[in-house]
Amino acid sequence: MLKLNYWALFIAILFCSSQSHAQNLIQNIQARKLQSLNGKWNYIIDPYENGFYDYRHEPFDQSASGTGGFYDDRLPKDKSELLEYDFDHSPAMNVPGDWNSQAEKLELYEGSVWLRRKFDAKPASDKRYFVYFAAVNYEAHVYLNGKKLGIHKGGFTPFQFEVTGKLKDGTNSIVLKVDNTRKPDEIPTINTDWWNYGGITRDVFLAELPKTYVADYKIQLPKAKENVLAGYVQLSDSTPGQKVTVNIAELKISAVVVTDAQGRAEVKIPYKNLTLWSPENPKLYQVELSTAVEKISDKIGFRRIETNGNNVLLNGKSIFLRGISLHDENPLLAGRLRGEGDMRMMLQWAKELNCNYVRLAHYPHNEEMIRLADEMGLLVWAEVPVYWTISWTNPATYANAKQQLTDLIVRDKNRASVIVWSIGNETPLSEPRHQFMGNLATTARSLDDTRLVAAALEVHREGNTIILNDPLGEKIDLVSFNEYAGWYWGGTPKEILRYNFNIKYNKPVVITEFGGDALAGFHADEDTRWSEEYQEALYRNQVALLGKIDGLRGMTPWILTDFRSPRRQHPVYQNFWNRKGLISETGKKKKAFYILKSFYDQMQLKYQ
Ligand code: GCB
Repeated sequence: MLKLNYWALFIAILFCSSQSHAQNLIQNIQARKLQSLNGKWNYIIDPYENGFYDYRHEPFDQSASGTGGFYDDRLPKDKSELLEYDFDHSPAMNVPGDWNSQAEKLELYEGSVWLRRKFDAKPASDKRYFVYFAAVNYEAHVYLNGKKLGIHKGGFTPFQFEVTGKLKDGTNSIVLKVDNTRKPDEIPTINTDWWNYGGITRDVFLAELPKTYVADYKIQLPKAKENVLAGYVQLSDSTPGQKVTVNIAELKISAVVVTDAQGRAEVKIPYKNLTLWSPENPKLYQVELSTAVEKISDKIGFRRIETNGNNVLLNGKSIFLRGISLHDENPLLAGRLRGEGDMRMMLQWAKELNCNYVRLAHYPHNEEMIRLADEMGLLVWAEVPVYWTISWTNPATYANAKQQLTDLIVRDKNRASVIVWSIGNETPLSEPRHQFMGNLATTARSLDDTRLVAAALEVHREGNTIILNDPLGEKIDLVSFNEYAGWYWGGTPKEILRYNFNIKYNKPVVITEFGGDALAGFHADEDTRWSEEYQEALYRNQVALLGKIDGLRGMTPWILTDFRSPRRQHPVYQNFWNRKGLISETGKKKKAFYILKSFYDQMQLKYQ
């Protein structure tokens, strides 16, 4: 039995029996009445999870047996506080922020950390309250004033818990146990090529809403080519006969829609003189939704995206997707992007490459990033972390993937920039995988029929032929694949021009990846791996090679900037950095950057 140390007290992670899961997301959280819960959060690193399990490894908050002696046994069980933990004297970290880049002890840490923030509130009796987390990696157990609110899994999508009636007038304490342990049955699984940043990596808000609030809405151009703005407004409650006014002053639109028995109103509003959104003219309209008790506004762009044979049509016109892949990481400070400045820097670099398109790999990026893409005129490929070898036959794993895809689509469905929902990356062929991925494709389409559905596929080779015949290609709109000739296979860059392609599908080919590592500032000849010259030759010959594909309509080479990855061990050239960036971790543009830029300049002229 452990000896108790009574000086230190702190949280109440109490055994609350009802463990709810996060509820349907509030659309456009930024437009609500918010109190930021960002800032300094105290933290306790808990590798053995002593705050969660007793000495028999029974969870405190489920069994409530609490025999372990970590609770003060002089108090009744539900009033007791966990001992040996002391948030008040614990260090603090910035939220939003991954923990890895904030404390040396945590750089490679994978496990549980407790985080606590105190905040003042003055709840009004006629309002509802929610705590909203824009992203926590990976599993979060959330407690308010010692009562468990619930659990959320998935490191890149938002979630919320209702706290109406649970908030105190005065000081409140919110505690999270965040666990970033990689597990084989999760999404992503144990094997990835990026840093497993743990913690509360995006904003936290307390939102105050009216009793019946606008829970969700979609206002976009419909798939059918009618001159209407279409979608729906969904109220939080099943209240029929509620009027919602949709106002777009610039279009002289003011339309009233009325909710049905489910609290939902269909939207179909004719328009005149609409300026369509495009990268050249990223026009956003101020859209206002008002009910008797609420008014929220959003900036929405309207555009059409579709394919026809080999063509990608944006607003009816064939385009070439001049793209680049990005991770959600700031190379200069190493860590997740922390705010608008970081995000703008990344997208500005993409603009300097003359991109009109970005692949936000390999998981949902911040909602703010998508809003910036809307504003800056960059088309977006958005993805879920169904990456490499997932547990294809586990129903819980599928449910998790489906939930993450759903949350992504729910969150970003009003963003004009998003043209592609990607359901995964480099998933190996097998029958169970086809089922799993096929079902995800169906899910994406059922949630949104106005965008393209895609996945980054794999190719194989026979002699000098690169073959794409993945059966998933039937179910998706683009032929997208990762192709590492000149790096992982195929010899040096100058040898790759011998290849040709055999692509089974007559669909637009939008290459999701090619590339090779180069250490910025290391100069040698074109045959010397890791040199800028090798990467430069690789880009030169890759664009020539891919140019042989008739249906080529875009690409997102791998990758805009060097990024941290535990897989990348070469002590001289990598040092835990994947060096396939066109820009180094000090912001230096490598030679290959200019090859891609000049190719994109040509493509821009060609597709004017
Ligand atoms: C890939 C993966 C990407 C890796 C990249 C690489 O195919 O999709 O996540 O980082 O290759 O550098 O090997």
